[in-house]
Amino acid sequence: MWVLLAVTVSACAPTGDPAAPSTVAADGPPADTLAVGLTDFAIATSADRVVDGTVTLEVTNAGATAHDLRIAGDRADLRTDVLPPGGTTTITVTTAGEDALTLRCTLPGHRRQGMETSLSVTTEPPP
Ligand SMILES: [Cu+2]
Repeated sequence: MWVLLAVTVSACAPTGDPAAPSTVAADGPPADTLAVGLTDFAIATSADRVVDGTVTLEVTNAGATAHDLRIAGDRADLRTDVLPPGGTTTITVTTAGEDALTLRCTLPGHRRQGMETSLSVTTEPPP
């Protein structure tokens, strides 16, 4: 009976930080190229930190409806074309001087449904 109780408690223990998006590689090096996946309705990125310089975003619409991607910071403000399901595009962003970039879908209602995320910009050199 005690063994059974211990197993039950152990299975209920939290694993990891619930606030961290599961799609982001935690504590990875800052990226100069990253994959961005658009789905219905979320944005997943292959890194959550990017280099202070030039960053290439390889964007794929993995959802079942059309999406686009707007990348905005204090200075940067870029937008991809609207991508059909399965569509891909590459967009290059100059991150110099930005503290962070916000990525969002601009189609009506999509940001509110979860299509917004952010990237921090770091001057830390890559390893
Ligand atoms: Cu969208």
